[in-house]
Amino acid sequence: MTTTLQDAPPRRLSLPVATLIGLLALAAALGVGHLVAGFVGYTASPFIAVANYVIDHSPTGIVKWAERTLGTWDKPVLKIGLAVVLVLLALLAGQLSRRTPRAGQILVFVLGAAGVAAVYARSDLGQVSLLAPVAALVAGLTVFTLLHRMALPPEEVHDRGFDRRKFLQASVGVAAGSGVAAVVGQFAGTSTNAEDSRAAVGALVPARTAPPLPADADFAKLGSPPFITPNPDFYRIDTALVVPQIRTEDWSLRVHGMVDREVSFSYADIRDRPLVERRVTLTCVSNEVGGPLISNATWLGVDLVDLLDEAGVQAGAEQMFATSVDGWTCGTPANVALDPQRGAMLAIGMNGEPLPVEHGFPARIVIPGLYGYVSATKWVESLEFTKWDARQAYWLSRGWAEQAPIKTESRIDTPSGFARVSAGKVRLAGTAWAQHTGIAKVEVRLDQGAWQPATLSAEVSKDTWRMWWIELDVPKGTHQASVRATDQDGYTQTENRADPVPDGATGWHSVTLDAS
Ligand SMILES: Nc1nc2c(c(=O)[nH]1)N[C@H]1C(S)=C(S)[C@@H](COP(=O)(O)O)O[C@H]1N2
Ligand SMILES: [Mo]
Repeated sequence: MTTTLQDAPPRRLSLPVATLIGLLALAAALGVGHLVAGFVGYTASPFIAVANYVIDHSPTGIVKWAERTLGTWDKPVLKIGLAVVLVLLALLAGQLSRRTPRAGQILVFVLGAAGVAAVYARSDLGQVSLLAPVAALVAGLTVFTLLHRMALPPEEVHDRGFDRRKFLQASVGVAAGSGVAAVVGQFAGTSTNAEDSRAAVGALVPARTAPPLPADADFAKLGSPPFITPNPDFYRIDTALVVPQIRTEDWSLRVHGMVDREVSFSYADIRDRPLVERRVTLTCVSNEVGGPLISNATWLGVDLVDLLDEAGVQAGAEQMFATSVDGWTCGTPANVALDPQRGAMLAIGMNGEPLPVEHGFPARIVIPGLYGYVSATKWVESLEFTKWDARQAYWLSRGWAEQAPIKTESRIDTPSGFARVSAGKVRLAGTAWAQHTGIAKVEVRLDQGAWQPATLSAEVSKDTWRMWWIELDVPKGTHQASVRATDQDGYTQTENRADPVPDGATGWHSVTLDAS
């Protein structure tokens, strides 16, 4: 007796088998990609590369929104989101292939190609790093095809049927192999950890220490932040999904472009110079009125202008275009970098320690008075002097301004928003900043009442924030307290609210007081 095609049982993968094949192909691709990346460059791991690509190519508004609302959770949230998307695509690849593998293979190929493209797009990864996403693509496609073939053998070998036991053995093998590959890759990729190099730096001794801090540098007891932000509390903003790990012996800084002679400095060159200590308050341009993206540290390093003088920056250079080892770039007006009065630094120490890895170890730039995105390059490796139209820095090409001096601003830290207070005398405390100009006056008012001068902390430097406090008479009911600062150029903060884009937020910070 013969059977016709119509009589044959429907040749179709079951839902669980299709799902398993999609997921295992994804696991194999990520595991093998991570394994190879462990040896050719950790950030070439397809998952990391694609996540980095998303950061670099998301609309600016979304990235800055994530920085503000998610803070340091922005990166974990991105990774989880990407993992969810990948799992959904893997499930889809399985489902599309319940009759023939073709559609799933195409999807796996497209995903793999996206990984290759993401690595190719990075300026900081060499050709050899392409091996990682290519290996991932091959592994994903191979596992998908072989498992599919086992679960749904082609017509000519149909009578052999689906060997469930063999299929499950192969699946367990792929899952275990992917896991081992990922772990080995992780181990190999992170074994060159900068922490031991940082620990080996030892004590960095300033030749010129910053003057001792006066007792009234802050009003922390009254609710202002401490004058010096401890390193673990210092705000952190960067596009690096994986914090660059650079050992001091592998680091150097090259000064080139429109200079008389190209010069290069090793870590030893820098630390053997007389080191100066300087207190500078960093601020992020994305900081909203009242926001937390501002911190203050005692930096230790060398005067940038001394290094630049050795290179001999040529007249006509407009910007100092700095590049970080992870490919992030930053453009600073050349005249600011070169101004001996400005105090721009190449910093290697922060609050009595070598720079923390996430704040730029081994070395970063710190320039008083400019928002971080136009000045504060972490993990800096190159300073190129050039024209504005020759090079466009990372955030410039995403719609942020070329010139970005820090705007005079102030913030109420205590009480925090929507506080319940008892009617009568209420004490408020906070911060004000106008880096490189200095704060002259801070005033506070209740509702539409008269502005009242707050007590200021001692001025430690014009390049640092200043704390303030005041006592207000607050009657029963709901009120709004607002603050405004005036700087030493006589400029008083405008009430007009401006968004952080393109060159920093403006407006008065207020808090609602619920007095009973
Ligand atoms: N390499 C690198 N450096 C960088 C950035 C970055 O994304 N990558 N972000 C800049 C921005 S926007 C700011 S505000 C400061 C923040 O420095 P911090 O993380 O030490 O506070 O670093 C600057 N330097
Ligand atoms: Mo920033």
